[in-house]
Amino acid sequence: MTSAPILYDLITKDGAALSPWCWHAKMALAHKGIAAEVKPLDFTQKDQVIAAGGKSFPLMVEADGTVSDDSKIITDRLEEICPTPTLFPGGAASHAAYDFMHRYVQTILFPTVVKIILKDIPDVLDGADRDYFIESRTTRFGKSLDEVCAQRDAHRETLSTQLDPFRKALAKGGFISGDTPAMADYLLFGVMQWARVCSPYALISADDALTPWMESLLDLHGGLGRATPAAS
Ligand SMILES: N[C@@H](CCC(=O)N[C@@H](CS)C(=O)NCC(=O)O)C(=O)O
Repeated sequence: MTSAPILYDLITKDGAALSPWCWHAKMALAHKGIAAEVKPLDFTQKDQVIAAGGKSFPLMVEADGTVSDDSKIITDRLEEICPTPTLFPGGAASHAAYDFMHRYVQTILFPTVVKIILKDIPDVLDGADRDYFIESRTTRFGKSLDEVCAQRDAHRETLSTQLDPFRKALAKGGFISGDTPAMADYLLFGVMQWARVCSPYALISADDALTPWMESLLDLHGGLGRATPAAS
């Protein structure tokens, strides 16, 4: 890759990257050693970027104008233009496993985590962004953010069961992707980092088998994840 791509990234009032899918893309870029020019955006600044060709965030624009407007498209594009180090150790089988896991994370884990942390997200936004977020999500879910999260303790239990395949995968040692962390790890990390940055409510307990894995992912790539503080 000749010059750095631009990555549009959604941020909190304190400038912290918050979107699970933006974290997914940021970890993929860091894995490749590509220093993207990150352009932080408030939710309410995004319309101008969408008008320029994207549909949601993360949004990556390369020097030649190529636009990738989805975390999975960005991942595949990065693998195409910069094949090493690979995001899919094991080749096609690993990519197929990632495809499946992406669906699992988007359709099973993400909706459960929404029901746990959604009501806390306005606290990390302010002004017009906060108003936009509350209004858009109230419309999307057809109820208030407090109502979406009314059973959050029960949903935390559900999440714990939904995370069992990951605990079992980690029981053999190493990472979800195998001996070294890669895309399957970054997928789960994106969702857990979103919760860490947006909500003081702990998704998992300190003695959860996933905690050491999360700590090591926070330290990865020069502590990229840990550099963004947890919500308090
Ligand atoms: N499928 C997309 C999902 C991206 C997505 O939903 N991004 C959200 C942030 S988490 C967004 O752009 N939201 C804009 C808004 O809410 O106005 C991906 O994986 O990139």
